[in-house]
Amino acid sequence: MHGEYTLQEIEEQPKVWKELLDSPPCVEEIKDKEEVIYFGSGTSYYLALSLACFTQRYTGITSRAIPSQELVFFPETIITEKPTLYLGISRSGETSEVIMAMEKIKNLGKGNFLSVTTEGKSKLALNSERTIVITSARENSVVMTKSFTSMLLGIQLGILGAIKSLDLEPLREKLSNSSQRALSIAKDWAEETSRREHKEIIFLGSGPIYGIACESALKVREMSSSLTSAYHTLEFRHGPKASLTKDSLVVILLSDSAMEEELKVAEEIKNIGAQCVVIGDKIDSDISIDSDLNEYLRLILYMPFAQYLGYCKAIEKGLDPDMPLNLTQVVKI
Ligand code: F1P
Repeated sequence: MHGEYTLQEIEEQPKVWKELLDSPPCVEEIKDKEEVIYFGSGTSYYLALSLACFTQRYTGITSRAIPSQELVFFPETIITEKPTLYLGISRSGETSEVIMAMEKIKNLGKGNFLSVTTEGKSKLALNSERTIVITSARENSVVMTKSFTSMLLGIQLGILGAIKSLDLEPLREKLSNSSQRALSIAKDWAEETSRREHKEIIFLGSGPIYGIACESALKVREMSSSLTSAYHTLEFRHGPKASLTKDSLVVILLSDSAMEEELKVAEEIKNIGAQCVVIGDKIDSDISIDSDLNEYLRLILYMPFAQYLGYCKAIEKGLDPDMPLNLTQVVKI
């Protein structure tokens, strides 16, 4: 049956998240740093985008997300003399650009060189000063689902554990209470939504949620070969809105900080006649996750919506989300 690995790996997420919440990693190396640089490729770069926002918000340390290739070919535009935590993100730990980037920063940068992966014996792991390995997030599917959310949650918990500025108990309880519900709401929505044809599917997100919007667009594109894109929510007004028709679907992943303005964007999209769904938390948006977690701590709960949508659309189109067209599990150059 098509997509059995992908479906299984989407549905295993609450279990892996609970394991991480019960015994979180720790990123002690964040202490005494003046900069943090996360780097990865594809899905792992989008993970870096959300982590960088989260890290600066909770630690006050300047944090950036860099596509691995930029560190390989333009290191002088990124690496500084400051004591920096470099953290490479890679499910496989074998992506060529990530390994090349780690080699480059170890020669040119100052600080600590960590990585997070599901493969503890990978080249990236062997090339890092220390590696956080989340083996229960290993996947058979080419597309990353539980590996994305688990590496994201794992590093979030690792940072929070190191700075000790947040009591993790309420987070543990709220995530455990809302994980399964988020998946079932997402699955019902995706099964319904995938019955319609869409000429384009657009995900909008602000702040830490922009990385989630980018990953959501990539998931649906990879699994179902649909035309998708992602923008910062208010950026959508500055041009991309021009392509909207009644066959466009726009999914707005609501933040807390920009919510009022984001809801206005939603109204404008609906007034144009395009389909628009607002996914929020504890408010009367179209879909409410009701985690009672803030915009930084509920990030992983947004992912099942696009994961299931990509899966359902792929099955509708007779495609196999486990083996997307034109893709391989690891990209080597
Ligand atoms: C990440 C990646 C994904 C892509 C596909 C192949 O590799 O390139 O971005 O969607 O799943 O793998 P990795 O460096 O995280 O292993």
